[in-house]
Amino acid sequence: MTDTTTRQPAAQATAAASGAAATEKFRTLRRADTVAAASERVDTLASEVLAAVHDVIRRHQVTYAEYEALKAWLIQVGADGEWPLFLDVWVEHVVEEVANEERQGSKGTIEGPYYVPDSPAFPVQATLPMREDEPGTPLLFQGRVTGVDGTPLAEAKVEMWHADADGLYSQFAPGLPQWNLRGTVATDAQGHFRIHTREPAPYQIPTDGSCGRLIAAAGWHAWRPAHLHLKVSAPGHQLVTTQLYFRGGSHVEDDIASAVKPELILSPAPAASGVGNEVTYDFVLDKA
Ligand code: MBD
Ligand code: FE
Repeated sequence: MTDTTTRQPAAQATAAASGAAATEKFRTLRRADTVAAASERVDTLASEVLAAVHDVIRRHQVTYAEYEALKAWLIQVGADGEWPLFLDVWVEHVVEEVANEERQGSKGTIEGPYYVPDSPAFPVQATLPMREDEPGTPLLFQGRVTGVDGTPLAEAKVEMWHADADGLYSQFAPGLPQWNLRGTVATDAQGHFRIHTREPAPYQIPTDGSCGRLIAAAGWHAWRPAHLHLKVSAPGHQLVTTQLYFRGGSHVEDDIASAVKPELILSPAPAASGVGNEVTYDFVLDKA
């Protein structure tokens, strides 16, 4: 499969297929710094989580039928490979909030389940790998990477990944070129980068798996606003993992993953080139 593959109609994206891919990616790519926690810490956290569950059961008089429905559902989340999706949609935002409380520079937000490291690398100016007839409005995303003191950061890395106009991520849905809409761009001596891509569409998390069943059973919606995912890093600085959204877009106000922050909303304007839209966004990195 090459990056110039012509767009295929109606790819068969299923919750089980994207879930299995996300679970497999997590198992093989999980960070080396995953901790072997001290037993005191495990004792505290596990005890408090269980106590919170016991409290809900007592306060809401949970029945055996409800307990068994939960048990069946939890078993199925694993069978569908949807633990990465479940955790990243409903839990990760608070982990991110705690992790980045002290940051002075650019706001981060959740990584989500669909990051893949080592995407194709480009100097300064790049068009993300895409199909010849990649749908969506052309978008020029440009800006500058600096330290907190304003020093431009040369040779910073701006990694971008996002869904296509059908809400599909390469490597997690069938029929897409391997690196479709994924790339890593290096900044120049003044810290500048320019990335040509396509505006993504709002994203609906799979409705045919266990997360979808929870959403339907609870009467929630399954949508995330259209978003660009980024990881920005430079030597001697802290990497920031973030996402950017589009002002006025659907679900910017009610993201199922609770990952929108006011600082992360872009307002693109018609591009000076006359083709599509453009927007400038600068990243500020904290010292390591
Ligand atoms: C996504 O694209 C995403 O970014 C998150 C956080 C969860 C599910 C799908
Ligand atoms: Fe996403």
